[in-house]
Amino acid sequence: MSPTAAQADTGRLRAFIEGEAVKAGFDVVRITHPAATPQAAGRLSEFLAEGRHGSMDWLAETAERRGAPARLWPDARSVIMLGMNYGPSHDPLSVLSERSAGAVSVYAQNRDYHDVMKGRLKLVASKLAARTGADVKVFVDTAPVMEKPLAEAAGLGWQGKHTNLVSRDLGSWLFLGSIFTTAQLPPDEPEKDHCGSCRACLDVCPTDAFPAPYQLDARRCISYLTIENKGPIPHEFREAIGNRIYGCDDCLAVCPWNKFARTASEAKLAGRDDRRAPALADLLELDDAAFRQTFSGSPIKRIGRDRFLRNVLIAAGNSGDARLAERCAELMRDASALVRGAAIWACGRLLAPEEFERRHVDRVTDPEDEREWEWARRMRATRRSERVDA
Ligand code: B12
Ligand code: SF4
Ligand code: SF4
Repeated sequence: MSPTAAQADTGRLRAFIEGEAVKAGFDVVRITHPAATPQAAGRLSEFLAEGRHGSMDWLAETAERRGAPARLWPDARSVIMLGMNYGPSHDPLSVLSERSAGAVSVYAQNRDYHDVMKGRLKLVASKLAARTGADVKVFVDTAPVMEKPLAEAAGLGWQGKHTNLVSRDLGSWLFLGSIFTTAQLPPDEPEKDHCGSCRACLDVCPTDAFPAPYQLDARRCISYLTIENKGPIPHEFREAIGNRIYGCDDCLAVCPWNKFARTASEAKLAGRDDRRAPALADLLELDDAAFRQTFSGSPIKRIGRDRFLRNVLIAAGNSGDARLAERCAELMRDASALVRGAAIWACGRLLAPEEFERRHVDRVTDPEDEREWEWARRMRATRRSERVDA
């Protein structure tokens, strides 16, 4: 085949992939190759060496393959990176002032994106395989793939100072997925950094989770603390979490590039009204069965009722809403130690001092609960002396 005929053929294949991706509901598609992110492995090692992954041991266990896509599947010649827009229809930060409601991050306000995207990726991949005879594998956070650096290399956007991918056309509300293939496809140009002197995302973070621009300490990130972290939320972050009960969007929401963002066109990813600001009072009532039923198909289901209630109780403690106190007090007797600990903290903030002490006498105790109790007493004493000083 002459070079011109080969180019025309490649152009047609590319147009075919783009067409199939759009038909499957993707908003953007670009191509790179498995060796396009040579800096990622070293940066991942540094992140892990600093312990910034916290309890996400799976990041460390898979580090070798994660840092080098070529190791994941040595036969792969090209990586097709795809993005699906999940832009919100409202200001995601407005819920933060509704203290008796919970703030659910935008990505979790409808169906689990893994489920939505995986089927669509398979659709595009199978069309490509049928047309070229090439082998294909699809990933959406389902294998050790560093999706952000690959997406940057493919030109989908750049990793902003908050470390997430920002697109010039779509802003920061973009889920990423990939198709690895043995087909040799012409790679796109990587995207350049367009953050400039902006640092809005770094300054807004409630828990100071960025040790430096482009670096995140996950252990301090509310997304990690409320989702990945299985144990009690460390005391130092509880107030700063406010009413965020599942993930956090602050660093994404303040990005000026979101002026180009569009509302999600995929109905399964568009925020549900009842998930935007659910009443804490209702969530505090959830038992295991009700939790599973309410959050069936939602990413929230993944963390289970006890971890979710832990988060809701922290938000209740921060709400200043005395109407929640009685239910929080009941939850000090919950079967789950995780729930009991968070309930004690919430009661320490919501109940009057005499009532708080009376409830202590009432309760069945265990050593973990007792530690929470002591902490809540100290917290009350500190807050009282701060008020006196002021
Ligand atoms: C682990 C993980 C988390 C962890 C850790 C996040 C992190 N930044 O590492 C936690 C639980 C905190 C998390 C939170 C969120 N996550 Co998350 N998460 C992942 C996951 C599974 C792996 C990310 C990873 O590899 N981290 C390890 C670090 C070392 O890699 P990195 O973040 O790319 O770090 C780079 C920078 O630090 C950079 N770097 C370091 N030094 C320097 C210096 C300079 C000068 C430069 C330029 C760069 C640079 O190099 C590193 C390598 O590229 C990916 C899915 C996937 N498989 O990729 C989703 C993913 C990143 N998450 C996603 C989302 C949506 C979120 C949340 C917005 C959810 C929410 N609303 O709560 C938050 C955002 C928090 C934030 N600011 O990052 C999306 C992001 C989509 C996008 N547009 O980028 C992904 C891609 C999932 C998906 N398939 O769509 N997440
Ligand atoms: S998601 Fe929230 S807590 Fe995490 S880095 Fe961004 S602003 Fe900070
Ligand atoms: S908020 Fe500013 S610094 Fe942060 S990612 Fe957006 S442009 Fe970059």
